[in-house]
Amino acid sequence: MQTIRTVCAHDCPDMCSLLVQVDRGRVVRIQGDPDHPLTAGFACGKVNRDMELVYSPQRLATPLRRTGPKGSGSFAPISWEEALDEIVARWKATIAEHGPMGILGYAYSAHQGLMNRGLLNGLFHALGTSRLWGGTVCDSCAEAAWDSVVGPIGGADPESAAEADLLICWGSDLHATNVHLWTKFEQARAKGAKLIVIDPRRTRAAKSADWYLPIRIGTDSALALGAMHIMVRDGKTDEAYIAAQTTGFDRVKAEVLPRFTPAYTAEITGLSVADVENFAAMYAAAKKSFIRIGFGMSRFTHGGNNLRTVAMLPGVTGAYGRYGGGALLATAASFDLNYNAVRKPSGPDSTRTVNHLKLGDALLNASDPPIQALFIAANNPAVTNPDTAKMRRALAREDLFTVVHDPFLSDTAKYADIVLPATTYLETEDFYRSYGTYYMQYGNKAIEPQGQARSNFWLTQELARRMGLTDPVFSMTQPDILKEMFRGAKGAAAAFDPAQLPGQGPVSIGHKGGQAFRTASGKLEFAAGGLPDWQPDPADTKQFPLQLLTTPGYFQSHTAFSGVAFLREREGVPCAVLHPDDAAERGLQHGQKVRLHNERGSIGLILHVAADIQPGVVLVPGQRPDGEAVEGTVNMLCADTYTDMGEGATYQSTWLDVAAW
Ligand SMILES: Nc1nc2c(c(=O)[nH]1)N[C@H]1C(S)=C(S)[C@@H](COP(=O)(O)OP(=O)(O)OC[C@H]3O[C@@H](n4cnc5c(=O)[nH]c(N)nc54)[C@H](O)[C@@H]3O)O[C@H]1N2
Ligand SMILES: Nc1nc2c(c(=O)[nH]1)N[C@H]1C(S)=C(S)[C@@H](COP(=O)(O)OP(=O)(O)OC[C@H]3O[C@@H](n4cnc5c(=O)[nH]c(N)nc54)[C@H](O)[C@@H]3O)O[C@H]1N2
Ligand code: SF4
Ligand SMILES: [Mo]
Repeated sequence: MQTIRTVCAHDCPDMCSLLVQVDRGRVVRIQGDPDHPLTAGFACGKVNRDMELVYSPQRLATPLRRTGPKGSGSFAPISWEEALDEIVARWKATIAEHGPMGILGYAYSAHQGLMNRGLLNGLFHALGTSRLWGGTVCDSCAEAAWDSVVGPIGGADPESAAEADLLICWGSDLHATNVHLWTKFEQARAKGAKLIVIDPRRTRAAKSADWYLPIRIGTDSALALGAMHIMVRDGKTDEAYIAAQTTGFDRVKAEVLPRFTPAYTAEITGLSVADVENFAAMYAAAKKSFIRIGFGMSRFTHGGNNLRTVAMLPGVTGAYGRYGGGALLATAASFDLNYNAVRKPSGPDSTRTVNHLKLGDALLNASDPPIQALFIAANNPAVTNPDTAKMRRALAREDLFTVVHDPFLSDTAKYADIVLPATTYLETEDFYRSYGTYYMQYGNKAIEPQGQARSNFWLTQELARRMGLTDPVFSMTQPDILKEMFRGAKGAAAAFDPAQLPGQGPVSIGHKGGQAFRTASGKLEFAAGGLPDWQPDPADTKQFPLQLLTTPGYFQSHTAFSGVAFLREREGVPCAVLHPDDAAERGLQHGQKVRLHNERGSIGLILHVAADIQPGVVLVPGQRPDGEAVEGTVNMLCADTYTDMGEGATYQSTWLDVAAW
């Protein structure tokens, strides 16, 4: 029996350090690493079952070639040699006819390893193909909003939350998506800190919170502005901090705050005037208020404004200046590694860029040249992209040569001409930096690739060689590429010796100070991205009465765990959740099949009725493959329109109704 220390590569902010027990080449146990201060000896309820992911009977064993219509899932096994020969021949033909921009290839986030993800993107960069602006389906809006206030730099260290005197879970379902932060919250609560949860849904955290504020969906900027109004009115702002560390608050105070009276704030947010007053008073009284800002509030047409206004609050009380206070959205921007070494080894500075959430649109409509070849790794846009019906029409294009690299036959892979079996993270080695903590760590390979599966890393180097690319990174080992990533690293990361990292466990670049700002002024900017405000959702035409609330599932992280039967069962059948009043109004019962419909189409799910969500919204947890639902998948109802900042996805600016199936 061997114990191998590695890193969880799933798309999750915690980036746990894992101890994997291997017996005769087989994983028998996965545990959290007790030597990692945040992982603290436990992995989440999904990953401590990752044996079932690795050894799932649904894993792909060999490369496949399509034998039936696109989308039908009919394939026949072929050898790697045949698969690679065909891919390279088709890509070369596309380049000869249309130039490299006729190809679009990318790896997305289901493998967080900097090499398994980055080097594959580096391959397409070097080839000069059309490029995908990834992340617009996820965090580009939230990031742009944060950057407009604080600059491109990480937020509060999750470890500092243990020192906080007030904890706020603001649109973040910690038990589902950030479970190790919860342990820090518990430590702070044991020392007397109060927990407030602000969410349109009574989450598990809300149930154990000191105070739950059931805010109306999409109205967070109003609550933040209402709180600022009260703090200004009552003289509770930290004027010295505002003067020294921020710019633009005078304009917010003069031009915006007068409108956000407690009454107006209450009317918009659906909270009572007393709640708004009480929230502002508690926030103002705290010295070290720690806000965990979630991404949910950004997934609206005006989502950027929601998020940036919340990110401004700690500037008003000076909480940003104190360790234990401030706000945490993400940390990734503070790791100043030389990512270009893997992501941009060579290739033109610019070529055509396709926004991730408009991938369907680009495949259908891009011309000069049209996109004739598509390569997708670690992403399942046929389910997770908005306007999935359009996405699938695009994938169904007979003249599009599609290759999908995935451990499973995902809904997207069913549209591929060639499917390549991918390893899981336990079958590769890589280097990781967290996006929700300040740790980085080298992840060792625990076991050999299963069946004929090959890692993203292996596949990249193989394809690069066959396409005639000679950049050294395409023939280097992982430890040598790591040295390239640290050559020219800046800030705290520059202190580490990359030669030592493969033998080390987790290392932190965190520091004990307050929030630094990386804006043009070097200060927190209240007005650089325009004055903060609240506006109603423009998609609300009143034609459809309910608004979509959609968040990751507890046991089905997007679709990456859909090949694990136990976790599918734990999550339950794909469902929609309605408040009892909304269900009664429609004569609908818990457990029946229902049709969710709007101008874009309809899908079938099982109805759950629960008072945990507010009237006026319908919650659809997770994004689940069609085959598991009564019919279809939730993003068929969502438009591929942009948020106000960062060109992100507007999943929750979706209005719909629910009827019997
Ligand atoms: N309605 C709605 N839609 C959403 C969201 C929402 O909250 N609501 N959330 C959005 C967000 S935040 C995100 S990040 C996206 C996520 O969307 P996706 O990136 O599509 O995530 P997954 O569905 O997990 O798909 C990842 C795929 O990668 C495969 N995979 C796993 N590991 C590897 C590997 O090592 N190599 C390769 N080649 N493949 C691998 C998995 O089997 C799976 O098929 O979804 C977005 N869509
Ligand atoms: N286990 C697990 N962990 C994950 C993921 C996963 O799928 N599974 N996904 C990872 C990825 S890719 C991402 S991007 C992150 C996602 O992280 P987040 O997007 O932060 O997702 P949640 O933690 O579900 O937080 C969303 C919460 O916001 C609430 N909410 C929705 N709209 C509003 C609103 O208008 N106002 C307020 N105040 N609250 C609102 C929802 O009810 C929900 O409780 O998580 C990452 N971590
Ligand atoms: S909590 Fe997140 S990082 Fe930790 S094991 Fe689970 S999915 Fe992986
Ligand atoms: Mo995401």
